[in-house]
Amino acid sequence: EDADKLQAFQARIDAEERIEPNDWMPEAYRKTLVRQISQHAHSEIIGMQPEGNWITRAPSLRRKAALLAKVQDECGHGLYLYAAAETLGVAREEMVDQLLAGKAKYSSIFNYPTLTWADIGAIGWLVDGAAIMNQIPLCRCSYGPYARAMIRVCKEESFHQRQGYEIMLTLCRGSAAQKEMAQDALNRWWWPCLMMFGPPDSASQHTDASTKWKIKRFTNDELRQKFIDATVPQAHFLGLTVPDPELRYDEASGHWHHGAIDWDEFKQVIAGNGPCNAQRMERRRQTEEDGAWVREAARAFAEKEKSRHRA
Ligand code: FAQ
Repeated sequence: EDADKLQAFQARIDAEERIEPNDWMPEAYRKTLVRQISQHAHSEIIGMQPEGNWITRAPSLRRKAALLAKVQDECGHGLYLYAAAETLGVAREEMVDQLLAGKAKYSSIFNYPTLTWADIGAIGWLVDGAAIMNQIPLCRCSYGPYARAMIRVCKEESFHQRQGYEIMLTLCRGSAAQKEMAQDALNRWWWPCLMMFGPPDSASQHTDASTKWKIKRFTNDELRQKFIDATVPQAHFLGLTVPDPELRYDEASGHWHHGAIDWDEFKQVIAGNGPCNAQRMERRRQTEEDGAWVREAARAFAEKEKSRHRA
């Protein structure tokens, strides 16, 4: 019977039908979605920290307002994604517990420090740029709630990408010191951004299943290449140098050929040993503790309301 159900499920996927929360689905499909969506949500929430670090130091009121709005957007994306994961039968508290216990991952990119104002430009341009490249295909993911969440998220990310690029453009048209600051930020963020797309296809354990289920529409290496092809001309327009001596345009394939990625660094960062892992987790745990009284008060209030209605 299960074999029949499985076959019918795959037929729906192949026909590009959307799977909705109450539909039958294989346990492995549910598990992979909970894993990916919850890690995506955690990334948005932890991802508030590197940029949040600069809200009080933004160089003008206009920059401060835009940055504040961007960081709030990331929080909204996180909450939206937790809600999408909850439709798969997992409680938000459980997902947060997994993050705090170090059992659930979040994107490697948020374990790097934001040292100068140019880093805020580089994050918008490159990190949000990479996020969009990865998330546009997720708008066509087979799981309805995740796909729909991505449509709105992508619209906001595209605004974030532009505000980041505009910060870079301003710096690059400014003084020599400002341009140097922009170059330094690109030097530090370029390689970690390429790692955002995940391990090379040869080492990606989930790609095959996720492709069959149409959760993934492109492999990690395909999206990484698309990102490089889109971003290198943007760096050149800024007058900046991409920190890859092997980078060259390949006429035959129409792609930018890139040098080797340091996968040992990637492994270290996802194992918890990146430059800011400990700091990010410590901050997240502290915030959870600081907010405990709010959740308790909300629960007590809900209980009181319930008993009042019963009486
Ligand atoms: N960092 O077999 P695969 C944002 C893990 S954007 C950490 O290839 P899969 C917006 C992977 O989970 C960032 N871990 O896995 C923003 C798996 O481990 P597991 C978030 C990584 O799932 C901007 C293992 O390696 N975006 O937040 C990373 O098929 C600015 C094997 O990998 C998303 O999460 C990594 N970079 O492909 C916010 C997008 N890469 O779970 C604030 C949705 C891989 O078995 C400011 N996710 N791993 O323990 C995806 O598209 C996929 O999950 C991939 C990985 C492509 C990330």
